Amino acid sequence: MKAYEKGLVATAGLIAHGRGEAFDYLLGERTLPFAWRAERVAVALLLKAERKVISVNGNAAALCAEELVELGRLTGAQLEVNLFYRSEEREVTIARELKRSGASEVLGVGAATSARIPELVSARAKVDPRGIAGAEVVLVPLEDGDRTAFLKRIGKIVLAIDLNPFSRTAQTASVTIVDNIVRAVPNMVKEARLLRQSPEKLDRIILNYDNRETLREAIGFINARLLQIARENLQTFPKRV
Ligand code: PTJ
Repeated sequence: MKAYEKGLVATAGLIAHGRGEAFDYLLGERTLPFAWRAERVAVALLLKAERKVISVNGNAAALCAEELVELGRLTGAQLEVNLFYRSEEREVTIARELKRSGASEVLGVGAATSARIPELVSARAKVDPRGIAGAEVVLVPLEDGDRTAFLKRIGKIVLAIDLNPFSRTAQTASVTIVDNIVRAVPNMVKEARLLRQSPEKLDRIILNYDNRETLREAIGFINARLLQIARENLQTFPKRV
């Protein structure tokens, strides 16, 4: 709520947060093995790429600005503000939050967003030519929509952090991290510290990864958990005869 009052988070961002909490409940509010695997491969891809960007929206900045800055520092990724509800004021507020958290440079603010993701109609199409426009790998935390599909169409590798494995972003990303951003990014920071020391491991981690398997496991987990919750509740509230 504080982040909303400060102007970081859009009104729809509050709803997005609630949606995330519902999925997090189903996931048991912990990092599951399929999420950890995706976090590790996402870090490997960030470390391997020459040009990489962490895309930051209002919710991401509100929830883990410091950790995003640290992940950028460890992997050499740039930070770029990219918003669905874009306004100059929000761009500046989010960039200021990232700088206060240690970022030396923040892309995607004001006139810097002179490039466009072709054919994408929302404000998310506006990108920085020094950042997302030329990046090989883009980390997209906490969004649903069609940007991921359009980024993939122009050859980018997209890493998504999304608690909802059914969202369009989750389903179209190259790597889908089904985990809460507040756990995923600190996990990725730890992993980046380790993997930076072992660059020879990166190719193997990347080659062994299958994102369809991640989505299958995440959806299977939620399905099993819903059945378990239903069974427990039916026992607690038996039918009167
Ligand atoms: O800051 P802006 O202007 O770019 O606006 C951001 C919006 C609200 C547009 C953006 O967050 C969004 O696309 O919201 P959605 O459509 O609700 O999608 C957010 C996705 O993130 C949903 O699939 C949620 O389940 C998921 N989510 C919510 N909270 C978290 C999360 N995923 C990971 N960690 C969370 N804490």
